Amino acid sequence: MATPFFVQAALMTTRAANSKPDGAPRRPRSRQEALKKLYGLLHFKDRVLITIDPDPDAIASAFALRRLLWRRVQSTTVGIIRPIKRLNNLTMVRLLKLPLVPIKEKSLADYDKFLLVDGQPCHNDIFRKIPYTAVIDHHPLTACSDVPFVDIRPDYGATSTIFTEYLRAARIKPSQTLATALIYGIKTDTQNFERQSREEDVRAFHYLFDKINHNVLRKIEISDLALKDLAYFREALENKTVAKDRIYTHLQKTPSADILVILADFLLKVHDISWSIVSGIVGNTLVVIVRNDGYRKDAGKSIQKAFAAFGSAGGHKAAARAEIPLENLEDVVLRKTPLAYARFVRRRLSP
Ligand SMILES: [Mn+2]
Repeated sequence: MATPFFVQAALMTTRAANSKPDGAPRRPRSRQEALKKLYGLLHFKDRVLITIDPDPDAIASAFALRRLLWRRVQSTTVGIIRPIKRLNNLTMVRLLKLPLVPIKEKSLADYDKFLLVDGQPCHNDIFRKIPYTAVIDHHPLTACSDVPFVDIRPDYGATSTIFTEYLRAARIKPSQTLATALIYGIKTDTQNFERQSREEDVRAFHYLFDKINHNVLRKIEISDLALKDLAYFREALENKTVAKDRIYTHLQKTPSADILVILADFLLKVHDISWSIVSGIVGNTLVVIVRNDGYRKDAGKSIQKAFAAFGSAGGHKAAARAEIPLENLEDVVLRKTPLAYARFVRRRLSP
């Protein structure tokens, strides 16, 4: 199965161990060759730790690598450097039953080899201390380490794409679980192909598409609410004001701006609403989130005109955000009530 597209992809391998005598880096010509080299660096008695900063792309890549090492090393553990907080990612790990272990410095002695995916050693202090055998990533190349096997492709949209190519090169058909994880990794890192991505990302997506569990993927993608967030929906709906095609609402206190974003997206679903404007107090800041239908409108410009004099404000044509320290509003919003802040936002952002 000679797939020209693997051969085309240039492998970036560095460091002396990979170099010809003249010092020029030797590039494995194909994924198969790269895999052979990686396998050559590992021993069947090795206990391997794959370390990740756990976002979906990193989690999926780690389990793809684990699959590639199956029956080739004694054990493979996927270690995370911080707890997962994002609800979609917690849903991913729970529904796909992906075993993740928090990395503890004292337990590093339990492993013989360390591998890093979707990150580079100088990305954080924990990675920096670990003597890696291999790094496979798509972030911009940083020259901060000496690692025997390096495959970094900064132009790829996701590390999950790189691993989909490795699985194909190894002629391993990913399980439904692994395929679902990989496709979610590609979708999140490319923001559904709205952000930087390459033809390789699209090909990997296409290859994985009929191997995934679409219901599980959908549940992972929509799981961005905690039960307690439903109370903010009630508050937002009770306080809403509609003026022509604009819907405004204000929350008197929220722990972060995330829920304001979710509410702004939600309110834009109303079919004859063209603008949703959701504000709220987060700590000592008034946050304003604006969404519109994107047709001949500029949310970024509107929000700048409305709030740049008071704090930071900006964004794109269809999505924008302002953050205003409350102290800057001392002379503008005299009564410090939710209603007064809501009126201030409405006044500044009325057509
Ligand atoms: Mn990534």
